[in-house]
Amino acid sequence: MHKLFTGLCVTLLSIQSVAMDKDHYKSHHYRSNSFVTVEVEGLVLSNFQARSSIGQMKNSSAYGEIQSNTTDRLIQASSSVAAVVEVHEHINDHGIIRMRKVEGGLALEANQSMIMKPGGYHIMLISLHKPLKAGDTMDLSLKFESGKLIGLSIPVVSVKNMHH
Ligand SMILES: [Cu+2]
Repeated sequence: MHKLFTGLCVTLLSIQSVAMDKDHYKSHHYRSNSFVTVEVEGLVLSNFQARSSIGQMKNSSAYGEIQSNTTDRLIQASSSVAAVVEVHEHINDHGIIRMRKVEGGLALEANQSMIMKPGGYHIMLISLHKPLKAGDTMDLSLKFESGKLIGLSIPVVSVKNMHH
């Protein structure tokens, strides 16, 4: 009986270490859920990701980089996961960091990366229909002043796995 118990413990331990190795592999070496760069209509879209929901919070945000071969503006974003989607920026309002909607959209200079990242420009997902879970993907449509309309499928990533 004593021997059997020891054997069981060893088995449990080895299953656990295999599971941990698998997670480590997934998050650092092979991200099956990472965004693959999209090149379409003179645009290069890369590093898109959305932050997974924190608790019951109804809002989250998405980030990514856009490079256009012409001057353009990102004027609108939308998704089926949230009631309202807005392009936001962070501003320093007398020492208090606030965020607000970017009026007129985000300017894209020809052949220069416009980077949306935590603490800077971002796509705000307001009134999520359900929590965003790490490992899921969500749809994101981007509308440009030039008339281009791009539909993306972007990964949902937990804060600790986000690359900035
Ligand atoms: Cu915001």
